[in-house]
Amino acid sequence: MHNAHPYTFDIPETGIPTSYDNHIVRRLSAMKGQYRDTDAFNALLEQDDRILYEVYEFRRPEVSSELLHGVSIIHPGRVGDEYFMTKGHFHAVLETGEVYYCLRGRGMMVMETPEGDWSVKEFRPGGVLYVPPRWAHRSVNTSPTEDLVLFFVYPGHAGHDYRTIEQQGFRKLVVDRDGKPEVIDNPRWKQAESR
Ligand code: S6P
Ligand code: ZN
Repeated sequence: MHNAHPYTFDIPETGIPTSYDNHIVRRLSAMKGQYRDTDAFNALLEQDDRILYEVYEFRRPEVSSELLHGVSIIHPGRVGDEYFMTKGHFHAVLETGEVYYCLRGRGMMVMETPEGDWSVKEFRPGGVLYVPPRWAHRSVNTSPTEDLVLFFVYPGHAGHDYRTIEQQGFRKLVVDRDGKPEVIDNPRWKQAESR
């Protein structure tokens, strides 16, 4: 853990920051139930429990005066016609936002609120995305070949609610149609029993 002194780091081409405290690796098996093509999911998992994405974090105290930050790298690939993507989450403290800055690659952020609003925004290098409080968010890599590299910043006390998305999914999916990303309704979206 860093002390309270200022620090700097660089994010090179690879997306792996020159220093970090924690490296999280998320594999296909962590995404069970999230892809709508379960046959494709099982077939891929049988071959290899592949790494879909990685997160490099700076560990800071989880208090509201802190800003948690790091880099997520979503690798290219698909499960059926759905792209590799993050699990996605609401913040446990719903009234907390997040800023994303895209350094490399192409992708989309799929978002929704408990009230039923949804939004899908594009990521391209140099683009900034503001995720307001209350919006669940999932990053999707729509490039067939390149990593999607995202820098993120959010309040220290935000926490994560993964369960709601695990239960209900997102209202929208991003699928590949003839080499192009298309946003469609999630046929299996259902309101989670309790939040
Ligand atoms: C945390 C922030 C990101 C994600 C990361 C991986 O609030 O949104 O650091 O953690 O992009 O996604 P997920 O959904 O697996 O945490
Ligand atoms: Zn978040």
